[in-house]
Order: sequence, then structure tokens, then C-alpha cells
Amino acid sequence: MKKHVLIPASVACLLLCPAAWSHVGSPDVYYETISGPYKLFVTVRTPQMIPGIAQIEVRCLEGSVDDIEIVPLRLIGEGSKTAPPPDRMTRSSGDPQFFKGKLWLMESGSWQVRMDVSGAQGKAQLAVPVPAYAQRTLGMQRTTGILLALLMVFLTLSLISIFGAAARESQLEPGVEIPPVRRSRARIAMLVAAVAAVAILFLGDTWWTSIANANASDKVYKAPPIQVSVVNGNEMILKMGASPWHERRKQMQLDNIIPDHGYLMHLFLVRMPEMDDFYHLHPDESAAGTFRKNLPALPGGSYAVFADIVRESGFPDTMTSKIDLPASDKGTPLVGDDSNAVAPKISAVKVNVTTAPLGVDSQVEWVLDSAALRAQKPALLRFRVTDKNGAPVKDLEPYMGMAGHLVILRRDLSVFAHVHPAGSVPMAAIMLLQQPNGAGADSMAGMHHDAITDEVTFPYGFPQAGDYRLFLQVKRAGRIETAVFDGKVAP
Ligand SMILES: [Cu+2]
Repeated sequence: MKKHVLIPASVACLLLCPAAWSHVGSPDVYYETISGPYKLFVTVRTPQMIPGIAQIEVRCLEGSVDDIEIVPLRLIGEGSKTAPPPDRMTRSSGDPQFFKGKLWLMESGSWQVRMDVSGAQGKAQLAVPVPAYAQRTLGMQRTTGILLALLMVFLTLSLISIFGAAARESQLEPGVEIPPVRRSRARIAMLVAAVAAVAILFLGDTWWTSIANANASDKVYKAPPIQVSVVNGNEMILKMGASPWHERRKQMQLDNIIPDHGYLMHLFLVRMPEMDDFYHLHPDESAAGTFRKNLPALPGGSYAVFADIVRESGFPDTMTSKIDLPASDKGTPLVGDDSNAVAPKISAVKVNVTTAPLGVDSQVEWVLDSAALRAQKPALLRFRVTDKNGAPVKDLEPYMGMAGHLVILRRDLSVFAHVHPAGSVPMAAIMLLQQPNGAGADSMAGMHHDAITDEVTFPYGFPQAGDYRLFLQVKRAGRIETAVFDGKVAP
């Protein structure tokens, strides 16, 4: 009890620290897939604490679903084979194609939510990767804190008075006058008890604070640190470390990174504060946890660095850093899937302009629906590519296996998300679920779920209100092209 009342002070400092970034400030899972006869949009709101409850929502976009059962499983390994009894999702009374459910996630790590869907078109099964991690420490409610503090004072005073009474009259017969020597002995006893009580409270506070700090450092998720430097003029070196959170977990060690849509690392450099220069690069791993990339010629400035990797468990990390780069006119030209885009200065643009140029002679229209720019609202972000005459283009081709890649950045960098037509979960995790002995039977999900047309969609929900810049990347006739949008997200 005494320990507990001291929580608020220790926790307060944790809450003031920046939130634990993963995929930087965008922890919820948005996933769109075709599962057998059904097209489904799944949202998993991950718990802030582990163990905690994940809130799951499924909207059926095609087909007619009657019933969905959900169960949480590890994404890989033994834990992915034995399923506990499933929970049934609740069908919305107002919207029969909308289902809600809850699942407990008992441990941090890489999970999947497996779903058995049945409806008018038969049965289907799918699995959604869900990375689970404690995002913060929960503070104590103020009223609980006050109540416990009052109880602490009451118990401490009671304890002192019990010691006083014991020294004063415990050995006297009832009704006997208390001798003065006992009265003074009682005062001494109460003084000793008070000193002891204060000492116990002090030690309790110290103990609790150290536990809270330890929890904050290795139970609350933090992205691994990354050291970024440039040598030989234009060779960027990125050295990953391990956060205490990762060190506690064997499956998070440096040597177990797996390729995600073709590369071990997707590296994004964004020139700040104007976000007017953008690079999407793929460094090579030269030693465990060390990556290298020869940079192209670039305008100098301060660059925000976002490095995406995926562990073999399917768990993603986005490491962040920043680096000042001098202007250089010599560099290694970008080849293959590496790309660069120049964007207007963010301080000079209008938000919510729905058309942006793409390449030399075409454009992208952001087809905004009412839900798209609301915080926490799952939406399909929809983009349509047209030529200079406004006609749909026919030459979009897969870029790293997909119709498009979307990087979403809040202006203050508190949100970074790298999203694909299948959603916000890493493609590598989806691929793990599709392996022959993998858990999911979701053979249609992921990379090739729709033929590539002139329209690219991304399931996503902006985590908070604010100004965002979106970099949409597609490939046309062998060229990687980027369209840049600015959106204001309402609360
Ligand atoms: Cu991508």
C-alpha cells in the first residue's frame, strides 16, 4: 500500500518522456485482403499495455459475411500451431457487414489474429500479423492516488499510536494509573516508530522507482538505436544497436533480420524542416547490424532518417535518427529500386489539394472520402493516376512487388508509416503467414492481391490529428515516380 501511493510521481516522469516510437507513432494495424470470396478491411487497435486487449474491427467490402471467429496466435514457431478456443465477433446491429471483437494479447512480440469467416459464399480463413508491445506505462488515477495517500497517512499514524500504547499500558492491569516513566517510554517508542515508518516509506519509494525505471527501459518498447555517419564523401554507414527491450528478447537479436519486399532495410531520408527532398534507398548489410549505402549527389541539409527492418519473427522496427549532410554534386547515381523525389517546400503548400504532379506528364488524384482525413478512422486512401489529358494511365507496373508504396509523415515527425496496398503491416510478416507450413491459409493476401490498374489504394488510419505529408511511389514504364500530397487530419 505504502509503495503504491508513490507511483504517480515516478510514473509522471515516464509519461513526460516522448512516446515509444514504433513504425513511429502509428501502432494500429490496418489490413485489406481478399480471403476466398470475401474482401475484408481489418483494423486491429493494439493495446497500450501488455498484457492488454486488442480491439478488432472487420468490415466486409465484398461478399456477405454472417459470422467471424477470431483467435490470437504467435506468428511463427510452436505457439502458432495450437490455437486456444476462438472468440466470436459481434455483428453491428446497424451495419450487418461490420464486426467487432476483442482479444487479450498476453505477451510482447509478433502475433497474428487468425479469423474464420463464414457467410453466404462459404467459409474462408485469414491471418493478420499484429506486433504487440507495451507502448507506455499507465499512470494511476488521481482519485485512487488520493485515496491510497490518505490510507497511507492513516495507517502510519495508527502504527505509531499502537507502538505508543504498547509501551505505555500494555503490561498494566485495567484501571491502574499510568506511571510517568511509562509515559516517557511511550513517547520514545512513538518517536522510534515514526522514524522507522518514514525509513520504510523512503525505502519503498526507492524500490518502487527502480522497478518502474527498469520496466520503463525494458518492458516499454523502444526502437533500437541507430548510429548514422558518412565516410569517404558519400558512403553512409548505419549501425544498429539493441534497446533494452530488444536485449530481453532473444528473437530480436541483430542477426535475424529478414528481407521485406526484397530488401533487408528500407531507408528513407527526408530533408527537414521543409520535407522538400526525399530518398527511398536500400542499403546492404556488411556485417550483422551494419548497413552501407553510397549516396547520390544531394542538396545539403539536415535529414531525418527512418530505417525499416523486419525480424524473422515478423516483428518490424523503425529506427530513427538525423544527420547533417553537406551539399554534394558528386555521388553514386541511383539505380534499381532506389529512388528520389523533390517536393515543394512544406511551408509554402496548401493542404488537402487533391491533385499532384507525377513524373513529367501525368498526375495523381487523391480521391478523398469523408473518413480519410479523420484521426483514428480506418479508411482506404485512394489514388488515381491519369495522363496529361486526364485519362487513366495503363502503364503502372509493380514496384518491389506492389502497385504502390506510401510513406506518411506528420510534419513534426511524430508519425512515420510505410504503407502498402495490403496495409500497414510489414509485407514480410504477411509472407511468413503464407509459407506452406505457416499458420495462415490466406493464400490470396499480400503482394498480388489485385491486378494493377490506374488506381492504388492503401488501408490506413491517421493516428492523430495534424498536418501530414504523403509520398506516394509507383513505377511506370520502368521509372519510379513519386507524387507528394499534404493533408490536414481533423481530430
Ligand atoms: Cu514499401
